[in-house]
Amino acid sequence: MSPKRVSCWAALGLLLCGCALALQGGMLFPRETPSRELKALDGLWSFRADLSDNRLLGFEQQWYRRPLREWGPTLDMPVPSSFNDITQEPELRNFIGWVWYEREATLPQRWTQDTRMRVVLRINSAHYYAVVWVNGIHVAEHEGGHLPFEADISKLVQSGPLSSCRITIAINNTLTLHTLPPGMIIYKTDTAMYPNGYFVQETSFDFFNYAGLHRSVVLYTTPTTYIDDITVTTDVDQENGLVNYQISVQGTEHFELEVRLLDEEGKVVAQGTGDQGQLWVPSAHLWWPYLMHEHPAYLYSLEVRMTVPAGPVSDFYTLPVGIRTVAVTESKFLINGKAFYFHGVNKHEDADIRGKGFDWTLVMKDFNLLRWLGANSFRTSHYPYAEEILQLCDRYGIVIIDECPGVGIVLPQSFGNESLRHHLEVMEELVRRDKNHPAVVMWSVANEPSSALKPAGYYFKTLITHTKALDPTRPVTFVTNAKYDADLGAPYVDVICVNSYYSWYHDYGHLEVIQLQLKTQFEKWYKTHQKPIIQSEYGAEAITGFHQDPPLMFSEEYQKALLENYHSVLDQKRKEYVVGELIWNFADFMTNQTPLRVIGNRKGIFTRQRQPKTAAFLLRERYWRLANETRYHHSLPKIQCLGTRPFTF
Ligand code: GCB
Repeated sequence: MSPKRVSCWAALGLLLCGCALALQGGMLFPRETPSRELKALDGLWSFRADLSDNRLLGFEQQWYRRPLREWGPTLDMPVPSSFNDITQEPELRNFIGWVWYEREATLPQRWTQDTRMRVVLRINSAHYYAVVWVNGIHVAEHEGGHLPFEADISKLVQSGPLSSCRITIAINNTLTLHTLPPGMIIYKTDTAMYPNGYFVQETSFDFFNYAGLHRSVVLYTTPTTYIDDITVTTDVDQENGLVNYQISVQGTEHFELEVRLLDEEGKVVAQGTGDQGQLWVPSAHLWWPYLMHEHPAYLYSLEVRMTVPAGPVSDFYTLPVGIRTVAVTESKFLINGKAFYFHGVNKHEDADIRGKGFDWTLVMKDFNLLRWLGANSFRTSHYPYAEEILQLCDRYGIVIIDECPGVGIVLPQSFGNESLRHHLEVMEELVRRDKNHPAVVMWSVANEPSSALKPAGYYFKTLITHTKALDPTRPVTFVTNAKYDADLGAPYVDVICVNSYYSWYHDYGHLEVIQLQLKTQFEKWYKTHQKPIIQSEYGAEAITGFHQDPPLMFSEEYQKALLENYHSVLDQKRKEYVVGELIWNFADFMTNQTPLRVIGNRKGIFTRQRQPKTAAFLLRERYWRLANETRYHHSLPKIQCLGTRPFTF
């Protein structure tokens, strides 16, 4: 075995044992296969907010015991969606506490009668804390609003002559000092100013705390002996690809596994047996970001077939696999050994009416806009996005910095053991869910924590070490706005991701100071840490249609001019050690109400309705120019800046 292969195996070993630290079982994306069926429960659910003073009436009366409508009036609530903006009720928009969702699901007879079938309820995102009952029986509980959880409900649905089941989900959006993101409930006790029992939710992050069932709820089946998890890491040895796999099976000790890797034409290029192994792919097609190769985003399919000895095939699962490597040097970010420059955006899962609810229409519009812009990457600011979005990035060759919901960690109390323990768990859930996506090239464990506070050193050392143990194949970062010489977490990151808002949050209106301040920022950070740097946020608000020349704050001209000043320094420093620039933000988004926000944050280069502001055209020109310049593959035809390119998604 070559040393490279040994290190690859060691990496996979760590990845697997890391994942096994606390979590039980895998979290494979539910797919239909010859052995698995799927039933999405999207659509209208019954809904009721618990408006009682202590918000606990639903638990006291046990609303899960009987249909929700029997306890009082219910609303029809679309899933997936945030509940906040669906009605005209201010009380619901700003509601804090428990809301109840309920849906009756009709099950195919096979599912309820065939005891060799396992029926699983999966909730892809319930923000923030969820308790789940099926037919009045408690089946699951989960903390954290952005990652999936499941319950095996086979016994419940197979125990009687049932053809349907009643699913009840209670969700609480309250954020405390130890949740992720953290928040605080403040009781206002001055009776001269506030009514009795008055409280508000405070947060230190800049987006609206939308809540509800934000992604699909699905029921799916597997055989009772089933493929529980697959972990793939890849490496490259000259022109050959290496695919290391590890498969876990549940339900039996005695099984056989066959693994085949198919290329895009459906031809088998490698195969293996057993629950772990290495596939050797001669003359492999590597997974490249789009704009870096004439055939980007190449995906193989890893077909896994499980049988019990001498029995029929009992379970199938197919996983898309991209063969690629990621590495970081003192001044470069490498994908497949070639320097990669991030020219992209920060996003939010956010839109009119649906809030953070998953919506294919919006998702496709956003991908088309990313492509129009020539953006080659984005950060999932400030929480994990829907898996479907990651799958599209794999297919389209768009690179992702995958961020956990560690945003707004600013008070000392949020650096204690309780917070750290939960943060470690969330990283485990995130790595478990997203480890196999070639598009994910780096983990971000937090955004703008108070990383100059004393406990931050230990906190980030532990968090980053743990994340690296979970996945030694990807670099780890967190996004900072601390001073280069005060940041206690920076020594542990692989890439420095720094946010700055020169001439916006200070030196208002003084565009002329940006270049000096930005140059100093880069030079100080690099001198202190000798690590590649990404300008992970920069931007200015512009209210679409506001024009002012010479530029004034909030006009489209000011936003554009501010970006141009940043670009001029970025153009110097990207020749040295700056490896990326991500604009804040892709689109305007909803925030809490404050005097600093005009119906949300307006730093989008697109409006919330996805119409371009002047700055979008500037960035489009820049990104396509960067794509042409940084393209290493000189035989490619020049990419047109404003022309149409064939859509090869
Ligand atoms: C930041 C935050 C981001 C905010 C942005 C702003 O530094 O990371 O969540 O929305 O600034 O516009 O203030």
